[in-house]
Amino acid sequence: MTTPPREKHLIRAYGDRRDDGIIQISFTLPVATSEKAKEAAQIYCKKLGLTDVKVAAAERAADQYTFFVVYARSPVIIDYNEIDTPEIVIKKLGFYELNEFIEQKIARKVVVFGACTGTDTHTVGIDAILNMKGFAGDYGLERYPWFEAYNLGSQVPNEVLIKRAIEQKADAILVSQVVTQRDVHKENSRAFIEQAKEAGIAGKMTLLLGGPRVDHKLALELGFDAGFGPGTKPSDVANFVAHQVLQRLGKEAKGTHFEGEPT
Ligand code: B12
Repeated sequence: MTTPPREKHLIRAYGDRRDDGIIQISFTLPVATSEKAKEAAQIYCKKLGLTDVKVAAAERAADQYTFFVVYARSPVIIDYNEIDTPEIVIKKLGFYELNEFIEQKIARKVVVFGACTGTDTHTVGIDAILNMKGFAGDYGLERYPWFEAYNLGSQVPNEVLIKRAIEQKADAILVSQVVTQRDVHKENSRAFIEQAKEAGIAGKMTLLLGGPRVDHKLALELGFDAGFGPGTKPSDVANFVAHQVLQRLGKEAKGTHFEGEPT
């Protein structure tokens, strides 16, 4: 029996009107700001296959560098139904409900260790998730009475993070990677996973990767249990980790779906 062809869901960018294909892009060219530079930006966009190109902004970024914002029409159409990508599904409980849930179901504190690893000094992201005050009106994990959160800060070597997490019998390790130049974030993350495997914690502790250029798919490819990108709230992480602990304890089936959550 042959399976019927999947129905297509064709989409184009939306600017002024549905399906007009209008997009906004920004980029930098290594030339001084001038009319000639704007013309170069136009030509560049046309070579990308764009039409109706309008240079909305051309600003000096540095000596001999101009930053452009361009509106243009793209001919690209994609089939949304062809896309299959892993997604984190979280049962989101509020702060008080989640603490009560951990108290009742896990009956001990959930221990997490986080750091910005390798040569990366950008701690704002991991602080947003772990520190008491949290991020975007959402308390950080240190504020949860049923979490014990350790934030080791920046430029932490993988082995130190892993060693400290093992010593404290952590449930989860949170690795933050912000700098992505020459894919250094992937290199650092792969090295972390190798060391986690050597230390025997992969598959036993929940290993999370986060940062502005991280998504769930990339994190899975690199060997982590989940990935969290821009805009992540501490409560997303708190809820995710609590369910991971329950699953590792065999108290909840993997992939359990709850009423009202995205499928
Ligand atoms: C602040 C900042 C700095 C500060 C950092 C201070 C500190 N204590 O963190 C200082 C001045 C030290 C700095 C230094 C450098 N920086 Co800087 N910096 C920034 C800046 C302006 C903001 C980053 C930030 O704080 N974002 C806010 C946080 C809240 O967002 P976030 O990190 O994405 O975190 C969220 C999520 O991603 C997620 N998350 C993050 N980590 C984790 C981890 C887990 C486990 C989970 C679950 C979630 C999670 O949750 C957070 C909340 O939603 C960015 C530009 C920008 N506007 O983004 C450049 C930027 C990141 N820096 C950059 C660079 C290049 C540098 C330097 C190399 C510059 C230099 N030549 O010296 C150095 C790096 C030195 C080093 N060894 O790392 C580049 C990186 C480019 C790239 N492609 O990699 C950027 C993008 C600027 C740019 N456009 O060029 N920087």
